[in-house]
Amino acid sequence: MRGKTALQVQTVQTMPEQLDRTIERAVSHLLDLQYDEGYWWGELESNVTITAEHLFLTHILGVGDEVEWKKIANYLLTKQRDDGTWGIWYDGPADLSTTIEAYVALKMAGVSPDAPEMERARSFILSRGGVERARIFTKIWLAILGEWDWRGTPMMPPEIILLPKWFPINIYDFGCWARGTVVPMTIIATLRPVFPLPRWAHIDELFVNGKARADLSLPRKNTTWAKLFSFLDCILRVYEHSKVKPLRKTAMKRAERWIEERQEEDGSWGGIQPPWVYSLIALRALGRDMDDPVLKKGFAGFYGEKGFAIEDDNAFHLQSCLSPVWDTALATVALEDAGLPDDHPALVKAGKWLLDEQIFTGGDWQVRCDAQPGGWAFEFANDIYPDTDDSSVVMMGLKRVKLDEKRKSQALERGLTWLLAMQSSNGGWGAFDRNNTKAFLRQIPFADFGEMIDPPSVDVTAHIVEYLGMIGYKKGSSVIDRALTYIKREQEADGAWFGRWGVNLTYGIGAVLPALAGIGEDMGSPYVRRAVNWLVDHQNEDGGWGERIEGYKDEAWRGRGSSTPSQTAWSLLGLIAAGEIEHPVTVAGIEYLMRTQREDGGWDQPYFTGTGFPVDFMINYHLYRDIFPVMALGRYRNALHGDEVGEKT
Ligand code: R19
Repeated sequence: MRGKTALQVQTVQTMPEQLDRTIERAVSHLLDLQYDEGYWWGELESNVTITAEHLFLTHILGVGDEVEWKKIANYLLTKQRDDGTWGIWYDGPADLSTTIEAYVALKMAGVSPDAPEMERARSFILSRGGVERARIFTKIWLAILGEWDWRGTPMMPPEIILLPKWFPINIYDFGCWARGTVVPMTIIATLRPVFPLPRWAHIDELFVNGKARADLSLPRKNTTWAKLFSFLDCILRVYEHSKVKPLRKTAMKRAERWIEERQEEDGSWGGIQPPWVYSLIALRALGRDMDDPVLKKGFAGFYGEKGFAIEDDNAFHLQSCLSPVWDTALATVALEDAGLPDDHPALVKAGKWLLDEQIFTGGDWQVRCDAQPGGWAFEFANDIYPDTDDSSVVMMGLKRVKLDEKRKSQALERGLTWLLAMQSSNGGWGAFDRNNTKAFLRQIPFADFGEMIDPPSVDVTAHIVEYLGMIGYKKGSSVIDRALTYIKREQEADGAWFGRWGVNLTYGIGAVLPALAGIGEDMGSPYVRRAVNWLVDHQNEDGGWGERIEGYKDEAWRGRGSSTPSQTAWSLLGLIAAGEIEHPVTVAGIEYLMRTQREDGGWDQPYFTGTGFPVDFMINYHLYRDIFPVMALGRYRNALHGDEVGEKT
């Protein structure tokens, strides 16, 4: 067995002192990171397309700023690898679409195509087949910039917005991020706007056979649905030429209004970059300019204290979304696990801030779920899209903070009602919607990137079950039994659970086992032991756990990779919940965290362990490295002292 090595010299008896010291330092480090208003908010790092596209956007809106573009170029160049490419995550493989977008942005910002950085990027792009092999989103951007033929993009008729909610395909069948993207895209794809680049910025050199002879065909998948959608695409191309389109005007108006009605308080759409930029471009294509209040507010939202932009004297980059509610909820739970008293000022401040973030207004989730609002969202301001994952962790945090009892119990009651109503028919929970499961939508020609739907996932379901367990729901209640059936059905052949929003099996197992313990599951039952064995089998020599993102796709990488503090912590959360306090593997994992802590109480972690969409969109949550170890070490110490996990105060 790996992991059972020299690390074992320290006995469980001598450890507590060092454990206390590690926790104390980590707690004080976390407390230092709290904002005055009570929240925690770490950077949500993704990839350079988000920043490159921001440069494109400012060009399209006519507000490009020379200094900002220079800083964007600097940022892009610092993220370029030695071989001239850009990837989607740290240490990950080169990505064609990402490299193309970065190249175009650099060229627009004035970097000479003769610079060695550009030559290296270009040679990679051409070696991979050039622009013709890029994903649809990249082609649409290039079409808007006049560098790709609009005919080489899929048909997206605005009339789909007119399809009623009961129709077998309608916009509410898409996950909220895809819906928020598709609606403005239909306007853009119909108007086919072009905001041309200056001559010197054209990118003819990125076409393998010349721009004029570019292959405009769309990638084809060989499934029945894909063929059906391709056929539909052909019909729509013919329809596009017809003079009479009776519903076109109504549809365009409806789509425009749909967008306007969904702008959030901070100017964003859905609190995420894709719907946001495409909504702005759609409105611009409709002829509005920066004097328009919606456009003005929308663009301004990227900037400022709680904006998405991160800027210093040298560099500028953009986050794809913000995670203050999520970070605050996780930090609160971690500090509670670490033994902070329930009236500690930091917890009370965080608790009050979280209470104020609860959402009492309606949203698109109501199309599939007939309930009163009462959830929490991921960001400062995306009230139309609360999610069940944030809500459950917020409530876990609030539960154990001393606050005005009446207000707190009312908040938790409203939150619970909302959560229970959001349970999908299969027993699990999706993040933003109930029963958003129409898998055939993954086959539409536009869908070559990310995910189109928001079906239940095990990690989200487990977080909710853990909260339900905390407030007294146990096996035997129908909500729990349905969830448990779902969780068991989702267990994979080797005993692991899939991590939809975190990388990957350590995230899944680390969520499920605490949930099972919380609802009174027999942690000795065979299916639980199989998950425990998975963790035991996948520990690294250094006592930690790590999983490369490649494991999502490639069996050979499944559960393997350099150790990281967050993935080690997730594994430990699982082992502790399973009662494996004295297991050498657990002890070695704790040792790993103690040994790798920095002087100042934090941990280092260049690896991306957060997931937006498996492989396609990966996230480095900058606070994961510091929060999850506190949770794991805290729960370990509580277990050593014989406290029940998660049951302090
Ligand atoms: C816990 C809480 N989570 C439930 C919230 C996680 C938020 C993840 C941030 C997602 O950010 C996004 C969202 C969408 C996209 C897209 C995109 C891809 C395909 C289509 Br169609 C539409 C949009 C691209 O980047 C994104 C980033 C963790």
